[in-house]
Amino acid sequence: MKLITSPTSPFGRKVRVVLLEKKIPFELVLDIPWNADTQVGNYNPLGKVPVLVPKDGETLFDSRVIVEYLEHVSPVGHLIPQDPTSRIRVRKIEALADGITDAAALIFVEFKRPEAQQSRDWMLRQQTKVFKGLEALSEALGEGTLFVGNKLTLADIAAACCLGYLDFRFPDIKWRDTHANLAAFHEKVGSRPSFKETVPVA
Ligand code: GSF
Repeated sequence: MKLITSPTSPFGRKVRVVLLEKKIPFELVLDIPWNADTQVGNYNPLGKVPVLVPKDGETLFDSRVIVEYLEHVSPVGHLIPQDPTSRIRVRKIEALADGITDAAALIFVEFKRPEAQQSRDWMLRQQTKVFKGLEALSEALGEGTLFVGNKLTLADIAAACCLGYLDFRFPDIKWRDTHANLAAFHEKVGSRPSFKETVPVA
């Protein structure tokens, strides 16, 4: 199967980490959806990465759908628990982490527009989502080392990709100073080969 993503996409990173953790072989196709020559629109009408192109079967987009699919095709190293309570909790943490990432990505895109067109109010609105989201993420982790149970799950992967993205695009956000538990979590999860291999590069 083929994964189309950009080298910096935090959502693409989430899928890459899942593929690596589950030891699913894949071909990585780098495509930057903002570039004029991007082919992403041929696979996803929304023009967004990541996109998964399985060998046989339908092309899939949105990292959450892709991850769900990968859980079905490979029983190796389940990342979404079977038990409904844990499962919902994992998906809720994933939604929270993705939401923070989305808000941060929107701020980044807004910063790239000409200054006169940038909306301060709109950026502040996104910033509030980032800070409130980080507080909620920290509270959800509490004293634990992982988000749900004692095995790596999709919740941990999404959260670590989110924190890694903040480091990459917004090094001025000193989230480690305010949330020591997230710092310890990120240090540990980020040291896994799947994370080291997928560090975003500009
Ligand atoms: C978000 C994908 C996305 O925002 C998912 O896959 O989980 N909910 C989706 N992708 C961005 C790149 S990034 O910030 O990861 C993207 O492709 N943007 C191009 C555009 O035209 O918005």
